[in-house]
Parts: sequence; C-alpha cells; structure tokens
Amino acid sequence: MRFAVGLARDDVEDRLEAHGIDRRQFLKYCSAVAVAMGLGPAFAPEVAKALTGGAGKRPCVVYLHNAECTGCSEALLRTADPYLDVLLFDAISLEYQETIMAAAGDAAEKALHDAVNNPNGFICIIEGGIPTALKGIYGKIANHTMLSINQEVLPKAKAIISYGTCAAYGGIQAAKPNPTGAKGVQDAFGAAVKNKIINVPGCPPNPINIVGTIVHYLQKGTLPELDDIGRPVMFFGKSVHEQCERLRHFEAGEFAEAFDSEEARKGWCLYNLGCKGPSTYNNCPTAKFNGVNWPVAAGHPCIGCSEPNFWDHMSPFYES
Ligand code: FSX
Ligand code: SF4
Ligand code: F3S
Repeated sequence: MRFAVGLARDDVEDRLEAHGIDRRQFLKYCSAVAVAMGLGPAFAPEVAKALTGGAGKRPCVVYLHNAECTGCSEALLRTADPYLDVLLFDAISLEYQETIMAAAGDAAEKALHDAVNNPNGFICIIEGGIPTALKGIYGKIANHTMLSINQEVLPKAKAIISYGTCAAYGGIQAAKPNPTGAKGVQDAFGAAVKNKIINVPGCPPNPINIVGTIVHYLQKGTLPELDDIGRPVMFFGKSVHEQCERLRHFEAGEFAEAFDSEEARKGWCLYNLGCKGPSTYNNCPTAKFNGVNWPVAAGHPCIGCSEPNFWDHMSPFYES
C-alpha cells in the first residue's frame, strides 16, 4: 500500500514497519496534528513525512529541565499513541534530555557540551521555570545552577521552545510569594532569547501542540505566528470558552451550581463552579488530550493552566 503523492516509500512506510506501527492509526494521528495546526486533514501526509524524519536533516535538540513536576515530559512520552516518542525522536536528533537519557555523570555533561557546540546549531526545548533568587541556588544539576546552564546554552540555540506553563511563564513555583524567584525563560533571559522563542504552555501542555510546533519548524525552518505572549496562534488563538461544548448552556443562562448535580451531568455550564474558560486561550476543547477528553467535558472547570500566573490570577479555582 502507498502513501499519498510526494512521499517515497522509504520515507515513511519502512520506518513505520520497523517500529511495528499501524499505518492507518498513524495517519489518523497525523491528521489530528494537521487539524490542530489549522491545515486541515489533507495535510496529514505532510505531517507524517515530517514526523518520520522525511523533512530533511534531523535537527539536533537539547532538552533542558528546570523547576517543574516533569508532567510535560510525561504528557509527551505517555501519549496514547505509543509510537509517537519513537517517531519524534527519529525526526529530531535528541542529544540531551535528563529524564530519559542513558548517559549519566561526566558522559551526560559531555553530551550537553558537544550538542551545544555542534557547528550545525541546535534547537532547545525547555521544561520548568528558572529559579533566579540568590543567583539560582534553588535549582542545581551536577553542581551547576539551572540559571547558569540556561545562561550558557540559550544564547547559542537557533530556536527555543518553552514547553509547559513553567518554562513559558514561571508556573506553580512562581506563585506568590515565589521564594525561589522562579521565572519563565523569556522573562528570565530577555534579550538573549528575543525573536527565537516559542511558548507552548499548559500544565501539562497538550503534546499535540509541541508536536505541531516541531512539525512546523521541520517543514518551514521558521517560528510559527505567535500571539503577544509568545504562543503559536494556531493552537492558542481562540479562548477555551468560545470552543466549549457547554457554551450553548452558558448563552442560555443554564449554570450548574454543584459538581454532583443533574445539571452538571447534563452538560450545563461550569462558570459558577469557577470555570476560567472565558479568559483562557488554548485548543483543549477541539484537540482534547490524546484526542479523547478535556477537563470541562470531564466535569471539571478550566483553571486557566495555559495563562501566565494562573496560580495567582485564576484562583480560587472553584469560585467564579
Ligand atoms: Fe510545569 Fe512541566 Fe505543569 Fe508539570 O515540566 S507546566 S508543573 S505539568 O511538568 O513544567
Ligand atoms: Fe465557558 Fe467554562 Fe461554561 Fe465552557 S464550562 S461555556 S468554558 S464558562
Ligand atoms: Fe488547562 Fe483549561 Fe485546558 S485548565 S488543560 S487550559 S481546559
């Protein structure tokens, strides 16, 4: 069986076969990525090509961890599509990732040094906020502060993806009184990262949004269009509220007053239970997590997890 025009068999089918991946299931996933990117399902073969390493030279990627819960990596690696991590790592050359790399100690340090000084350059993906108080002593790896590691690595990166609300805007550890001085990457490094940083927030972020961002970069070699706080418009251009399946109940003035109520079960709006969907921008209602479900459909209000300082600005979470 063949893929659509433009995809040589060895670009896609052999790789899928090698990984024991069902072609139909994979194309379904690629179609979901294409739709989330606003391209439409017809672009699924192009997404498949990029995700299987067919878009050209595999870019070198350095993936740094800072102050965070590692839920962002978990979201990506424990995706319901079991092949995704394998394929994604075929499309990129992941040189350094503290959570999953086999190397440890000096070998890990060397891998980071080599990747950062690679003459072809590298893309940096960052998880976690940067502790900046007291010269960064609240977060250390191999006796270097996270602050100093980022300071060394980021100016050399061709592009930076802040993955998750912590890396994008500081996240939970930046909540008041923020004793560690945690900041998002853009805020912590300003001019050193200007014009090359993309924020893909969410706590956790939806993996489809970083996969789509990487696909865009692999295909075009440029940053996607960003909103005024650095998020790709293709994923964060609309509010949760305007895409919500409970919106018609909001408009009809039908509000659930308790979680365990007939109204909540019937799909009435969760605004009076604290939903922050009207002031939150993300594609959760359409992309869903693993394409299956999202908080409001599961009966929980949106807590605004893709917005800066949501921990302070959107709480109390269960009050409107
Ligand atoms: Fe933050 Fe990610 Fe929330 Fe956790 O690494 S965005 S705390 S899901 O894990 O950084
Ligand atoms: Fe808007 Fe939340 Fe109500 Fe959905 S549940 S319509 S996002 S307020
Ligand atoms: Fe986060 Fe709200 Fe989506 S809490 S996961 S932005 S529905």
